[in-house]
Amino acid sequence: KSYNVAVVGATGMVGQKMLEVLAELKFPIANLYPMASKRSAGKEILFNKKSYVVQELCDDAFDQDIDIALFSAGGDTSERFSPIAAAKGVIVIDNSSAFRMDPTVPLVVPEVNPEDLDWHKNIIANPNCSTIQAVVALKPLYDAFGIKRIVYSTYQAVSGSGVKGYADLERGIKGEENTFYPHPIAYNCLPHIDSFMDNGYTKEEIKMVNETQKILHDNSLRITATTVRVPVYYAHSESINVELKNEFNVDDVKTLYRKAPGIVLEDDPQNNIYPMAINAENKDEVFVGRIRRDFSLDNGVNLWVVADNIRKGAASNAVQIAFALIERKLI
Ligand code: A2P
Ligand code: 11C
Repeated sequence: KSYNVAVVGATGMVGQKMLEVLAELKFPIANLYPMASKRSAGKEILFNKKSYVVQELCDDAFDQDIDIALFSAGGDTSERFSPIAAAKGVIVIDNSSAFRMDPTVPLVVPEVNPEDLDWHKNIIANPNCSTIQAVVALKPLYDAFGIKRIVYSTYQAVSGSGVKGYADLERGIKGEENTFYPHPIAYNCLPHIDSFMDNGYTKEEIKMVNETQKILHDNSLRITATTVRVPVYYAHSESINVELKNEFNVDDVKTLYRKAPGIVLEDDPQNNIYPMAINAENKDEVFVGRIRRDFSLDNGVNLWVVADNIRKGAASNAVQIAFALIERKLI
């Protein structure tokens, strides 16, 4: 069987990658409906070497025969149009933050909580990129040893801010002034992703806390985060310090990661082997390494976790959700 698929935001950075991944993973598509704003309507885009005309996203866009819509056109667009699509029977996989914490909307990473797809009501949320790679790495530890507390410190690529962030790094490297970030990003690190809240945290940091608890179904998890933008084009890197509930040994953790779905263990420090952003680029796996005991705790472990923020962190996870819907006979 094949499906009619809309990609909303098809001209954007994530939307383009969604098209690439749909083709690469051979998602069974009958008809494709690329959609974007009025600005791009009528433009032609290529998919599987065939040309498609971009449609304007409007109230009656979902009157067409569409089974699945992958949305990546910003929170406001999702807020307005996802419910319209869902009411017309379209299953929406939404990459924005608009519905992630809505208790009636599953927030899904297929390696971690595919069972949450079973209660969807036509909108499924794709988590934030920095959360996706973190929970893929945490799930095997959670199941095997239990988790008490997590400390996230992230090193996030400029592509997480879309085309404008990417261009600011290019400009900075050429010696030109920044126009998007509040400070130069070239040769610099900005402890500032998304806007600041009254409690001193950024929204990105709070997203990591809330989304991790929701995906792992555990509001008792104690989590703190510092999220940092670094001068890297693609792939987020994360230092994750985990306090486990039970005793563990490091070799067992490595064995778990050798078998875990969606994970590649890269952990041979004597040979300078550990996950790096430049190697994770354009891959769908989450790379885990630098696994070592945190000697300051009874049951502490440190991880270094890297993944392509536009692929596994956004487009690929959304496409994998679509595949999981088919596997679970939910579509
Ligand atoms: P458009 O190209 O027509 O502006 P990015 O995150 O890379 O900036 O991409 C955002 C994506 O979301 C683009 O495809 C953009 O389309 C689309 N988009 C932005 N605003 C709207 C809107 N109001 N309606 C539909 N698509 C939108
Ligand atoms: C970043 N994580 O790297 C952000 C981008 O909630 O989908 C994704 C924001 C989101 O800037």
